[in-house]
Amino acid sequence: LLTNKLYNVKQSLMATIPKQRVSVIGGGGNVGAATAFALIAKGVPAEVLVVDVVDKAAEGQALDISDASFMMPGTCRKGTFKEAGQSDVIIITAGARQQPGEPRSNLIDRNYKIIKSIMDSLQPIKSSAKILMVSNPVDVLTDIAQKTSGLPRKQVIGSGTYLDSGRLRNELSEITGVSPTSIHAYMLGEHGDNQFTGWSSARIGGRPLLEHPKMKDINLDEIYEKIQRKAYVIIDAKGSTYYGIGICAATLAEALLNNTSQVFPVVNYVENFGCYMSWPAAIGCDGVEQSFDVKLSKDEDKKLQTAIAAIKDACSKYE
Ligand code: 6V0
Repeated sequence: LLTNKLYNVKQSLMATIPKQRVSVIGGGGNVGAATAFALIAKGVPAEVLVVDVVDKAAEGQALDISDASFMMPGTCRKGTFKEAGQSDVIIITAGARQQPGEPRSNLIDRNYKIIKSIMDSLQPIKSSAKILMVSNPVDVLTDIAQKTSGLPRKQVIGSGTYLDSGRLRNELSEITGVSPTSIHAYMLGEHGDNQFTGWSSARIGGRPLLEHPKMKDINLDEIYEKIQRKAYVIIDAKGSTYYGIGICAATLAEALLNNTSQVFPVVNYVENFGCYMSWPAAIGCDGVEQSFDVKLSKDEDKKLQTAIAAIKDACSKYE
């Protein structure tokens, strides 16, 4: 009886705490809906708003996802751009996606206009809001979102190579037999054709990954190619990729809401490079808390310089 009473007190106290709000702009599409669903399925206790320029698509996804929320702490409904601007976390998944064989960088002209118009529609944006860019090319669009939102750099990030790094960790897990969560290895640079693997900084059980006995005869270039090609393979087979990025975006939103200070390879503004790019950063409720200095080999440093030059060049066309 006492346990029941305590449970009821806890429930009624919880009901008085206002839910944090996460809005998914482009939520009528595949990536947005997968993200909103992942937020609910992960048990994030937030009010999830689905927003889209196609009202009916937002309505349908929100109603469907709300059916999945009945036993979870989160809720889901269709929202407006104005409501989204007042959210704690604004996730942007709106815009054109790659066609089979098309590089992400090709999307920039189409998605630049979409992101600019979304930023206008969101105004006024809550000063403590964090923006999480997912639309591609994510590095350049994060830069554009920061400049047009008026928010400080540390409050605007992009999903970047978090998904690619997850693909890498799954691959390495199959080779080594160790859980992907115990493998610390990153894809870095650009979320696109100029990304590279940070092999020299990769660790497993406190040791350099490349010293693991099962890594001895592995062709590293083949692993890189497989990770690099995976999105193209999925798009070729089913038209688009969304489950993996959905869980990645929801995990990043959770870190922003719950102040977890976890380290992710996300698009953040790296002062030393003078641009936004995918680089390990600790994420908490203020956005980026710390960015890290990653040890690179000479060859990796060359790839880093290529990625920096490509991102800066692309960003300079949209200033
Ligand atoms: P989709 O299924 O076509 O959805 C896009 C949605 O955006 C649609 O519902 C549109 O109605 C909506 N939209 C378009 N313009 C606006 C606007 N002005 N305001 C609000 N909504 C708008 O595409 P999908 O969901 O597959 O992909 C969306 C974006 O995510 C693309 O740019 C992809 O390239 C990108 N991805 C990024 C990944 C990453 O790792 N960062 C991974 C996969 C896809």
